[in-house]
Amino acid sequence: MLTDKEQFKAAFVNRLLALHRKTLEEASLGEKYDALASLVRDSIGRRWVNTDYQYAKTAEKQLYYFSIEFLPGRLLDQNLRNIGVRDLWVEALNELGLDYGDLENQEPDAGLGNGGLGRLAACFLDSMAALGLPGHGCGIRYQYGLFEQKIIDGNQIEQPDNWMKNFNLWEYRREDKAVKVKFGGHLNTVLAVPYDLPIIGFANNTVNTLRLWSAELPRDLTVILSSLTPDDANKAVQHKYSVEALSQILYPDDRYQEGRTLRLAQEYFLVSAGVQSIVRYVKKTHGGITHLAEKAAIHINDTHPALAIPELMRILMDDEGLGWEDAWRITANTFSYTNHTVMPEALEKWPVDTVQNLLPRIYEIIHEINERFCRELWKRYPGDWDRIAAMAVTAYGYVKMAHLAVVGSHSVNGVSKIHTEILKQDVLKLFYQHAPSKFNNKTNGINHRRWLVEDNPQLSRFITETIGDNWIFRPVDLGRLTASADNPEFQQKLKAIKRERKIILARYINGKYGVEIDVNSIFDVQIKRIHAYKRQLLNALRIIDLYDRLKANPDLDVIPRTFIFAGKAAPGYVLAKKVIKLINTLAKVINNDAAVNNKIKVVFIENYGVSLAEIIIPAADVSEQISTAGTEASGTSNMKLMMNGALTVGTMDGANIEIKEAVGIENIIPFGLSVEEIISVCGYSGCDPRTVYNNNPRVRQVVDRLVDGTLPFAADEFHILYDHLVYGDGHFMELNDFDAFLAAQEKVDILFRDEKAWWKIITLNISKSGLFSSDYTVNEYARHIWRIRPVEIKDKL
Ligand code: DL6
Repeated sequence: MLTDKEQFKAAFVNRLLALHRKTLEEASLGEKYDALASLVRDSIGRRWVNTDYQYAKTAEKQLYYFSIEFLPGRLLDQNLRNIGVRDLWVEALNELGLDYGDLENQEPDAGLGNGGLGRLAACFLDSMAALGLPGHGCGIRYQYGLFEQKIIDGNQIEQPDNWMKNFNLWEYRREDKAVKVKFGGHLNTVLAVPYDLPIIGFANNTVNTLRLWSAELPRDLTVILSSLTPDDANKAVQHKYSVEALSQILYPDDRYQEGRTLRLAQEYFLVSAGVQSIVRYVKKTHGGITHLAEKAAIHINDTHPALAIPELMRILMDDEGLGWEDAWRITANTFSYTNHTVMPEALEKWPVDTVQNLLPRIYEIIHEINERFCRELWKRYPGDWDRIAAMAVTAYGYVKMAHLAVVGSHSVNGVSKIHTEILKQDVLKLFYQHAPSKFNNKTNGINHRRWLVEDNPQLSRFITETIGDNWIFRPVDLGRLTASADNPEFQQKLKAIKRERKIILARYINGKYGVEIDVNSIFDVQIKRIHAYKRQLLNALRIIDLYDRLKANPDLDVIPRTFIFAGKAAPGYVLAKKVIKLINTLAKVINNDAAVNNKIKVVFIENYGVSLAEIIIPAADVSEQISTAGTEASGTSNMKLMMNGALTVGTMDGANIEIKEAVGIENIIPFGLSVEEIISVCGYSGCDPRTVYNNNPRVRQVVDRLVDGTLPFAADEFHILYDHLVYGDGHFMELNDFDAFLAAQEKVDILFRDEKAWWKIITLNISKSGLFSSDYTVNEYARHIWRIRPVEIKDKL
């Protein structure tokens, strides 16, 4: 490891010569980034091998986190920090006349996920390595990540995210570890080649592995095309394409997958490759497979990897010769499952025909799992056909993936208290009644090293100056900031840091969109996927209302606000795309209206992803967490924004509830109907929105703006939103929560005017945010679900 500045400089210059045959003066920024990243590679090779070796030697149980999505973002800074040389190397680069930030920006964002689910997986990997836990990731090496979002004329346009166009220095192709995945039908046999990425522990010697699988044509099937007839050559080329398609694209929708056979094939590709490689490792390291569940835990991140259950059964029975009972005992003890959504359309189910055609043997096993499970139910609930049909793994022509995951796992968890309760009392109620001890809650967390130390160096330095640096190792120690909450000097410094970050964001926005925003205004931020349930539309209605009021009275006494949105909509999600168009239309109208210009601005920042979040989050004053109660499983941007000193305006949904419990009701702004209120007011089928529309003139005026032509929108542009609000099923309660939302925003203004009160609340929010570090979440998973223990990795063997 290069811990001497001069040695680092010499190594860096040499590496440029070796890699690119260029001097420091000649090399491009991209080439300099390559040299830097490859020096990190040098530093971890030995530790990585040591980690593997010591895991095998201690024979400790290891965890494999199966996820169809991982959203790590850029890795350079995280890796440099975790190996402990970041500040020294940055200084050395400066002395060479280089700006570290410029080099950092050369790295493409690894966007192999849609949003919270994939980002959570990335945070968990980092936390496991930091805690010295033997835990690895298993996913797909998508050639194209989540699409790049461009906004053209206010509309979202999707472009491919070719993030691998340059060589990815973090990955290692492990051809010797390839496995064959067998499908029925035209795909037949596919070669799964792993690419390993190091997951480097913070301030320890652990290097775990994120293994991403790439689909290739098996070598023995690679034919010399010229030796074939043109017809055969055509077929061979087509076959090659359909094999490679398995790891070509990430599906850009976190709701509907049904009917997309390629997606099902991707899911099987991932789990078959992953399970085969675990079985091979366990056999080699522990001399057999009968103790698999004591040596390996496999976690199913949402239902997408649930086919791992029948796949392990297949291997244990067909390849290893075990009987059903033994295979089932091992399987159920190996798997655990996290549910991440209660949205009915996102609960995966696959037509039996599709599964049967693509995966005939796997379907046979699912069928048998179902038969045996239904027999068990019949014994326990004789004659209760309705219950048995509702719980079956295959029913009414579908395979229900959540049922498969619950039946084949020893643990099922939700991701916030309320979400777990909804699973127990509603979505998976019958399963909870049947096997209550399987169910538990593990509230999500975020990696505080990424979401405070790295994204907000200004704030983290200040925290360290105030309470020392122990909080980086033990994030609940942020609680010690509470003592400074009323301290005027502390408050002023905190305010100055927020201002510095707001200036950085304002520059970014100005540079990109030519919009000047007022850094003294409240930066009001809603950043997440665009979804009806997340209610960006409610936020837009509030802006229309405020704009109306300002037009009527330009002297209206409100604190200036900048409304900042970012997020992608699924390409086929028409309503969500219209919401993007509405926000951009409001931006165009309002930002160019001199009458209100100094009071409000609206900005939609395109192409939201991890790196952009790192610029927006530290600058936020207000965190909008406004999903309809009972719809957001947890949310994690709520935690990131809190940690960076933003005040939450939130419904009693997902982890907002735990945030409120942690920080106290007086230090967040809760609003809106609770789950219980929604049920008591509207029953389970939603409220008729016309009741509010007809009886609340302020609501009616705002909603009418969408279609009455007062705002210069193209005719009919927003009818779909109007219809959703007025004639829809009212499921998302935008109109019912409208008044409460406005009242919450008035409270924000009142607090913001009282500087002392504001910075006290912000301090308390930061101080309590350590509770939401994913280090704690992962520790809970490790102790209560996976039953894995830390392994100390020695520097030298
Ligand atoms: O658990 C991570 C993340 C939660 O924070 C979000 O609340 C939840 O919406 C998300 N779930 C998904 C699953 N698919 N859908 N829809 O992304 O998981």
